[in-house]
Amino acid sequence: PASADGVTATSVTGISRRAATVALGDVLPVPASVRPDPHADFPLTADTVIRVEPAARAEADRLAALLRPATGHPLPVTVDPAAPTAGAITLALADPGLGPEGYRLDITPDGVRLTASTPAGLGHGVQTLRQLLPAAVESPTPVPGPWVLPGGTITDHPRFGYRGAMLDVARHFFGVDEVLRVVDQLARYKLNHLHLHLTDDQGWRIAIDSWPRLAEVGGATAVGGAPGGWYSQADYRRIVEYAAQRHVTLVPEIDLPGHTHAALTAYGKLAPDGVTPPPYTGTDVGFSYLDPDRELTYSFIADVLGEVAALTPGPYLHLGGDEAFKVPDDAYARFVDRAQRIVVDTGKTVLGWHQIAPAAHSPGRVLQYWGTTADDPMVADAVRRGARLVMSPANRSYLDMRYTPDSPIGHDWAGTIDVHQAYDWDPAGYLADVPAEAVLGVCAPLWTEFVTSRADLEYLLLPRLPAVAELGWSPRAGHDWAGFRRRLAAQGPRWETTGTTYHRSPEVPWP
Ligand code: TNX
Repeated sequence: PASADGVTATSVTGISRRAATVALGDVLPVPASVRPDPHADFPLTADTVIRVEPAARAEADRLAALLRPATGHPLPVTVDPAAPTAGAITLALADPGLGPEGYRLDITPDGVRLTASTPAGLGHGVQTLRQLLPAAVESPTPVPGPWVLPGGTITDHPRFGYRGAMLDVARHFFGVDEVLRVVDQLARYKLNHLHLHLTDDQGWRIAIDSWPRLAEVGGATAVGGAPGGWYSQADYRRIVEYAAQRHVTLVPEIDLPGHTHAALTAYGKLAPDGVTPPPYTGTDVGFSYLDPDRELTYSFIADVLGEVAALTPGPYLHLGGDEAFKVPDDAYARFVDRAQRIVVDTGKTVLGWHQIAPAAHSPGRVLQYWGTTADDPMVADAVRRGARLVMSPANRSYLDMRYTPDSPIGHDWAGTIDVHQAYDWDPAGYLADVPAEAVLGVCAPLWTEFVTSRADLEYLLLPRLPAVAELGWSPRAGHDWAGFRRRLAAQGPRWETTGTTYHRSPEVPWP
């Protein structure tokens, strides 16, 4: 029988109890293994306690912070090992054999137990728990329950170690708070890398102490005369820390040797002709470059990459490398060889757009493939020489492409990308002559030539970001358009509850 608030009440051994409204498998990205037990639902109540050991306290605090506003329950966090497990949600650091990001979630009427070998694994499990409660759990103010978690066991771990999105803060600038909101969306869907495209022709967005005019002058402009802006090193550190707490690694990109016009407006001596150019606020690409035959170019790069490396705890420095159309091939390859060595000297690993393929191998280097063809001999050759890949094919993963020809904003040079097109491909099988083991994962780039507001940004991000997230996280065997669009539909009310804009694609059966 359905009760007044639409929740089904069943009678088990004479006791009336509430059934969960979300099914155990209705999680996005879909977990590796789901074993529901319809007789094992757990009611979250005013008495529920969150138990944790001190080393994972932050994960328990985050869970409590996510659940308190809507439930109105106190959900105290305790590190007392003697606290009873009955009626509690227990977060435990123990090895369920599911790798560094995996977790196991057991939901029974007596209590909930989340187990992982790392805080990151617990963090991913916390996001699963959040999705297992009704959409109203996203409400910033208390709403009536009941709050029931569906019974059973989930064991889960990612398919790929690199799951990311890229935000272009150079064409249009987005402040720290906007970036943190993007981090929240990544964490929600278990994405673990945020690639920030920090520099381009239209703006330089990170303060470099040894070259202060880069931000002060180069950061003042944006596409179409929009306000510029830049991150102080303290701002950047705040983003790094906020992301790290959510198990998201920052990948900073300094785009070289092309896409450097903003740097030249700040320091004319870096310009190949030595003349300071006026700012550029259009959207053309490929016209600017640093001179690969001048020593000043390399001391400049060493200073910049040295400072960015010192601010960045993650392993990668992205040196760009795309669309340097004015630099001849041989000079370009020599430039990339040297720039790669500078990255290695900072202690970091090279990431670059796949145009850097012809350069020499550099230890551990990773190419980000943004082509639209399934066959790229240069990239396959670089992989044979040791490179690995992050997949960002523009016709599948570009978040700046229009959904349909009549979308209000977006590019269309790589075609239109609605949800099915974004979802229905395999990162490990996209490129010919590249073994699956060479693919570290996926990244969805959001270029911002046409993106001027938070609403625009969210509109392009959602609902395609969860599609990329599922490609990155879920096992290939779990890939299923019918199931995905149904689970995706259930995210709509969650975004609405949090005031988040999204594209109501007709491909998805939104409620
Ligand atoms: C190509 S993708 C670019 C960017 C543009 C983007 C627009 C890549 C590495 N370079 O400079 O913003 O297309 O879709």
